Amino acid sequence: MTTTQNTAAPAAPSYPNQVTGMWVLARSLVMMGVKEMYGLVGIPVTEAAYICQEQGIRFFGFRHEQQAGMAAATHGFLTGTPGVLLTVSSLGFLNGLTATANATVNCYPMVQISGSSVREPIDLQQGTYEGLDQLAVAKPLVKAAYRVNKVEDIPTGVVRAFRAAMSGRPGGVYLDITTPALGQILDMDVAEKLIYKPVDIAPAMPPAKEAVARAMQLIAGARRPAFLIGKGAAYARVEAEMRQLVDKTGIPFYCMSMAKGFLPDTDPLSALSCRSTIMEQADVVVLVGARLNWLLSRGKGKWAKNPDVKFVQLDIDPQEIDSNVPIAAPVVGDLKSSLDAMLAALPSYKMSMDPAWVKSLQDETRTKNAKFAQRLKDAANAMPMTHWTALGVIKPIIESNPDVILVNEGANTLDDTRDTIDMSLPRHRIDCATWAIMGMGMGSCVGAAASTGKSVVAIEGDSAFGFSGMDFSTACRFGLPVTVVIFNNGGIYNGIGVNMSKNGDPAPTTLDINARYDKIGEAFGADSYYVKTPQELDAALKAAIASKRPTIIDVQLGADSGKESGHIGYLNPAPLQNITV
Ligand code: ADP
Ligand code: TZD
Ligand code: MG
Repeated sequence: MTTTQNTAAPAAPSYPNQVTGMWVLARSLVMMGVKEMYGLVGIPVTEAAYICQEQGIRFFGFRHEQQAGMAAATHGFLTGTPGVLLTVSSLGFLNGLTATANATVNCYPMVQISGSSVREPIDLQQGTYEGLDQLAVAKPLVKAAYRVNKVEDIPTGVVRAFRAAMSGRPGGVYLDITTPALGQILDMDVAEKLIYKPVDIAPAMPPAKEAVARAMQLIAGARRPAFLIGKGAAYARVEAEMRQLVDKTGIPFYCMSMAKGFLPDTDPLSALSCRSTIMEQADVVVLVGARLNWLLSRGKGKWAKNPDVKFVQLDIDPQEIDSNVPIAAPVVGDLKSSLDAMLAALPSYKMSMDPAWVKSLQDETRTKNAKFAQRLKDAANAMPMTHWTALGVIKPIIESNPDVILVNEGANTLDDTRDTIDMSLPRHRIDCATWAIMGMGMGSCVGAAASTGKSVVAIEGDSAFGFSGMDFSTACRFGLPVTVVIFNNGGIYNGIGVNMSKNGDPAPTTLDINARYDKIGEAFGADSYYVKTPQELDAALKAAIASKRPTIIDVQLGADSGKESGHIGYLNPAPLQNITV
């Protein structure tokens, strides 16, 4: 973790009192309040990164643009202000774009700024250095995309990009700045005058009065109501408002994966174990910053047993309403304004909720929790360890360190961790989210630690870790308090997958059961542990969190731990057993 630095000042513009487009970009970002940015440099953005650092912005240099993008996206979700990703042209841009697209799908605000090559030979397809029509490629995948062709437009480009990322439904925005614009020279006093701070960049969008009344009427009349709280609510930071609404109405709530901890998982009104019962029996369901997408069976599946259920939906995006099933009471507005309006209206309504509904959910929670505790107990001494053995050890450690941000990806590693570890604070769980992607791990760790200053623990499947593993070195280079726990079961889902090869090749799902991921830690000066027993895991994780140093823990599981596709095997096009070997 030593750094060798050339601290010479960045190349000065040729003339005193003149600046380049890169300087204008850096100053525009400072004006927007940017304190951290993430990226990977080269022609034509290297000097832009130097100048950003010189202007006081921390620049987190990564090994792969996708991970720098995941860091920026996580920064956006956790802080409510866009994370900034800086990439080079062509492949660097494309690598980063995967994260910007993913941020858009997840409604996280981020801005990818990429240098691009000279326009004319790109448009004539004459074969220029890293030539690609990046704006055209980005457009269909992001919330908004802009190109700046001349230095004078850089401040406007930055403001437009930030406004698009943050206002309304947040998302990923692409800002293309051409090489000539980055290098163009301007008098400093002229440049200074162009740079400005936008007024009210993410305006409140209060809902219509009638919409609030319609929703309140439905909620008040419900016998078996429930709140379904999504990561949009966590992003909107409305935990205080929801706390009041839950306390005043007594309505139970269910938090989606990344909303876990928005209100504590162990709250008496938390119905985390009762997802199916809510789908099958609730009469009014209030979606609070949660889409009725595949993660909620698109309003079908188990909901089909409950044809009379009515939905209230609180969302900032009018196009989200009726996406899958009719919404009886849409409340379109920003969540803070919508919840404030509902709280203000609440005294005029009398709730008709059946107390037996809450009691039945609480009884079910108790029974399910006891069953779950038994499952962990049964696995406690398994040798080799299973996912459950390891999670039984990790659960009390994370739960007694509630301020640690949990990053989590994998299949079984994701599903089992989510089900095992109770969260008690909002915005402390970052996972594969809406697209269920692998390869968000190390970037999210760096983005979470850099943007909040908090400690991070990542629980990673061995496959999941492979997508971003090299960027553990970025956490090391910056000395961040990041602990990476790798569940090594030797494969995608497990290490004993179907193998139909005729020549002894490994199965498509098979990875490296004997790999020593802890050695990666050694390579970069991190603390590292290889653990085979619950006792060793317990000691390693406690030491790692206490040390606040980058740490990697290779947890040896059995190759048979984990099932095909974790909890979502039903999404495979055909059941595996249909394959005739
Ligand atoms: P989950 O995966 O947790 O169910 P989703 O990502 O599907 O959550 O849904 C988040 C929703 O929250 C999106 O539809 C988005 O438009 C909405 N949203 C994001 N920010 C706000 C906000 N400030 N006010 C209202 N809705 C918001
Ligand atoms: N590639 C990308 C970008 N995203 C994906 N979701 C996948 C591939 C497919 N995939 C999953 O859906 S989960 C997973 C893959 C490759 C890895 C599961 O293995 P793991 O976890 O080692 O991370 P477990 O504990 O072995 O299940
Ligand atoms: Mg695995």
